[in-house]
Amino acid sequence: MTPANKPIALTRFLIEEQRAGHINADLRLLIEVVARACKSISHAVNKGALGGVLGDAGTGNIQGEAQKKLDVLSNEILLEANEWGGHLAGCASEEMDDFSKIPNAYPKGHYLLLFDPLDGSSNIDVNISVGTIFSVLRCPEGIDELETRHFLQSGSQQVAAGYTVYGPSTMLVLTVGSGVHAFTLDREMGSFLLTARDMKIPADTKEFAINMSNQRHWYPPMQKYIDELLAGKTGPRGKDFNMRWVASMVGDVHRILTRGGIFIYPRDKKDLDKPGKLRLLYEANPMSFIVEQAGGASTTGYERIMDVQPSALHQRVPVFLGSKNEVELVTKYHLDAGQ
Ligand code: P6P
Repeated sequence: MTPANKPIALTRFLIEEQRAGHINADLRLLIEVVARACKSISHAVNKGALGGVLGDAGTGNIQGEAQKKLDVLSNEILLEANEWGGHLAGCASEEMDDFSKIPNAYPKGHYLLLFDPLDGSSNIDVNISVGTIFSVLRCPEGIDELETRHFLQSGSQQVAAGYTVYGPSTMLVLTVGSGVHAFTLDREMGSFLLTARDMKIPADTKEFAINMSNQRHWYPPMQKYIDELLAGKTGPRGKDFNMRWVASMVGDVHRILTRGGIFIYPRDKKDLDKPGKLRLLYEANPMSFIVEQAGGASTTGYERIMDVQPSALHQRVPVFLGSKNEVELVTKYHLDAGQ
């Protein structure tokens, strides 16, 4: 009998979710495989300078970003872990131009896995938290050949989403549509143990997360909203605000999930070709699923992120997510301004 105060392992949690009808055996296997891959990534990340995996890989990705050695390693770990289990039809990654099919040597499954294998990797060389973000979609039934268009499903079609933050502790945060739950890696046992069940984001907050260096490029609704936060008690909001910016989405979102806040990466005039910096399918959508399941909100400034119909694998989107009342206010400013 498990003592009342002993946290249950991820494996048992997933068995109970399956028994409750929230997931099936294939999705349970998928989540366990991703968790196991994240343990391997955590091990590599935590070696730091001793592991010979810091610094640039000398390659670039489709985003036009220089890849870190750990970006490439993390991507390979996730691909290899997921290719043989028979639960996936294919994978898509921030680090790969096109999606990856399951090798013909292995059976195909019913799910699509999309991920940013190491989000915030520019922080690795300065020893700041980074993370893995993942999203799970159903693969359409009865298709002859997997194509990119099969990945282009709105966020509301996700059946699971999560992230693993490699910080002072390694934590896996997961939703399968029945709340948000957090698991802390017990390194001695090598198990993720349930340390927070049904996490909730406070509807109000005094903390915002944004890269202020872009301020001069923002459109008027953003200028208005942030000016009011900075005015604090002296302005219309009547309270002072604090600012945090980790520059790892996983780190900022985990803080918001834990104590509230609003995370913003808006479109701006700095790069008129890009509607924002963050990618819809494997950053904004999974984080939005988690945030909404925790009672928060997530919009593009104009519409619910999980309602956006994707048109490309690596498309970007503006992101406003976190404490519901703040997200709704800044979204109102954008809709009122019509721009
Ligand atoms: P900036 C990391 O590169 C990332 O994609 C997110 O994790 C993070 O929130 C954002 O970009 C940081 O962007 O412009 O502050 O470097």
